[in-house]
Amino acid sequence: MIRTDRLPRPVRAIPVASALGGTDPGVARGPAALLSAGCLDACPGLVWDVPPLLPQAGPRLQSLGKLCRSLARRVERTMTSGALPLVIGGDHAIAAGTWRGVGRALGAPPGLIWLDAHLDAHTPASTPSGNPHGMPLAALLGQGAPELTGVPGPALDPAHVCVIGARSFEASEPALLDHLGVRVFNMAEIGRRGLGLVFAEALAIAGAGGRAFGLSIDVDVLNPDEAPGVETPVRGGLAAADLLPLFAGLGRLAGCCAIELVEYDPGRDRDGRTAAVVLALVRSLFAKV
Ligand SMILES: [Mn+2]
Repeated sequence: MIRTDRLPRPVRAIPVASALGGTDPGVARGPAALLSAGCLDACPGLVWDVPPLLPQAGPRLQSLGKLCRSLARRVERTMTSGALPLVIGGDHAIAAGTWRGVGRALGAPPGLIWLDAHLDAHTPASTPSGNPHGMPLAALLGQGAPELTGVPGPALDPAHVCVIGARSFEASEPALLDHLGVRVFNMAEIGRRGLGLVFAEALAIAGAGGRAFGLSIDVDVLNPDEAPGVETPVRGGLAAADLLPLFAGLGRLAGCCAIELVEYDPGRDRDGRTAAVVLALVRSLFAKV
């Protein structure tokens, strides 16, 4: 018998070297740093798109809107070619492009699991910082800045979106998500019920009725002791050891349509430990189980 570890479909990394959404330019170097840390070995057969997508100069939200449109096109083309997009940021604002492109390729919005220390559900009217990387989930749900909500593609269906790991947010954000009907599993609930149960429930929400689902993974969802290399660390996050077994083989499932990995900042890493844990996540997602 011949054993093969071949992936059921090609996986194509789409690097997005953008720090437009935050204040630290370091996250723009995330994709290149993960490539040199061995990302290609973490997912055998991974194809790395070149050149990376780069933002153009201009007013911030306008530049970001353009970048998101390019990214959405790239994601759509990747899926149409039969490959799974692995979008590598860059800060989380690019999600406003990724999941519109996924929706276009599918012809319907995907279910989505958003792993994040934050809720990313601000609008330009509610944000205290003004940073667009706090806005992409709201934008994907059709709320907020027209530069981001206007990226062509279907808005997400809040009934099939959930957030895991939230522990730092302003009151307007859970209010908006609650109003729309997005299920938020915050750290208090995860502590009470356990990550395994919560993750299974999240998969059931995002993939209900066989719908295609994706993962948007903000590295700051992890505990900063394990993953200090992020722009906005928040104490009390997920332990990689708890998350890794739940991720095992998800990227091989037919229902999984795209994966996004954002906010890795090599300039804030310590001894390469964040890069190592990010690559462990990638390895697990595409592991044969
Ligand atoms: Mn985020």
